[in-house]
Amino acid sequence: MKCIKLNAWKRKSKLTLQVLILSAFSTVAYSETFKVLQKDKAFDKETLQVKVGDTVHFENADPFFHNVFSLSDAKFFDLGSFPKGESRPVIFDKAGTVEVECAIHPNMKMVIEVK
Ligand SMILES: [Cu+2]
Repeated sequence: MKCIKLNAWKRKSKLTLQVLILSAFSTVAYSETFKVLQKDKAFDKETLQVKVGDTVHFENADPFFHNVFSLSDAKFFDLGSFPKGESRPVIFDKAGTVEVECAIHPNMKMVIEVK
């Protein structure tokens, strides 16, 4: 009797593990990666639509430093300042409107819609 119960429990936990692994893979498969360039003192996109879980890489393509930050509720971050050729990622983990700016150049602005 004990043996049967134990086997049933083992089968159940194996199944739970498989479901967990599958859902982890599907999250990875459905999230996308985007790239935003900082070029000629501007973001190369005025707006960008992403899904919750997507990653945006901000890349500096100018021969001087840029910064990337946002004070928005949907994503509050500051990537700091970085030189030409460097890129830094942000994962958008909450739905909403994210206003992205550069602290060095106040005219640099873009909006990321996270759905
Ligand atoms: Cu800048």
